[in-house]
Amino acid sequence: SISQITRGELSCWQIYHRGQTLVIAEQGAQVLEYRHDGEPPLIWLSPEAAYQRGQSVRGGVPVCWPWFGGLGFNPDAVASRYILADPPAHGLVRGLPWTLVEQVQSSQQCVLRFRPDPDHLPDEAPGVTPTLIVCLDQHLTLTLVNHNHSESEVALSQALHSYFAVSDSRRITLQGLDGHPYVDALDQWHSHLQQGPLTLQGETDRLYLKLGNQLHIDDPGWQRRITLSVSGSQSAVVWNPWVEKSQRLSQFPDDAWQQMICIETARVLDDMLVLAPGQHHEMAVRFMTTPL
Ligand code: TA6
Repeated sequence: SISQITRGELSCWQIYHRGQTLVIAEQGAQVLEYRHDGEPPLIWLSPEAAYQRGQSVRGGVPVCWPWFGGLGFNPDAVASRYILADPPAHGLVRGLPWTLVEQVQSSQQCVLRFRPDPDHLPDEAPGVTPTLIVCLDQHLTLTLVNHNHSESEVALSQALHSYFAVSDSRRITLQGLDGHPYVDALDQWHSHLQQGPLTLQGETDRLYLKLGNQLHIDDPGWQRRITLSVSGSQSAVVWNPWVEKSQRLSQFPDDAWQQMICIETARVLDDMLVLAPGQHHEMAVRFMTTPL
């Protein structure tokens, strides 16, 4: 079933399909909730979430486009293309109105497509329109589609900034990063090499590169493995604000760092997206859980 609901100032859609519940805000096409009946949520949403026009809700899956991070500190070539007075972090569209342009429902799957309202896209945005496709079958798949309508090549960076719910971020182990290089946003953007599985010991803000198509979050507290199955991307950002940064974050209780981990399927740094005129590109991530 698909029904329209309102959260604060935001118009949202609630989908119930094959024992799964999904809530997505039209603003930013931001997934807010995703869970299987009788299980802890997969996607984390802040208890202090604010549903206000023009700002991203803390948690869920914000769409960072047409750049990830901030202009300037992020060495993406795309960042230099935007001469904006006060560049918003994580691009231009996560706080803008998007519209549900298509919904298709069958017994097997439920597919919704969202696109930013064209009259709200600032003219700095390149001749590319993003589409977010939400597909629920026995799992959730999110696909960020880019289509370059312009006559010129466009370089952009992007991320599906997914917040995952965990029993205790101090006890989880991230698998699939071993042997991959990462750039550390907390260490002057120096490159490092990941040795072995990742457990969190403090604030973590890393851009992993040359990744394969699967990452896992092993959560012994909830005895479950969350698997991210990815296509069209070889980079991902791993972020946990830990104690100090949590106190400076909006819509974020001081201890919420223990309940979440961000693994953001991305096209950043040397995995940046370069679209030829007319090119169509898809970056997809599928969220699955299995017992641990
Ligand atoms: O994805 C990691 C990150 O860039 C962190 O550095 C932190 O800024 C986080 O995104 C949240 O950003 P936001 O603008 O949503 O508060």
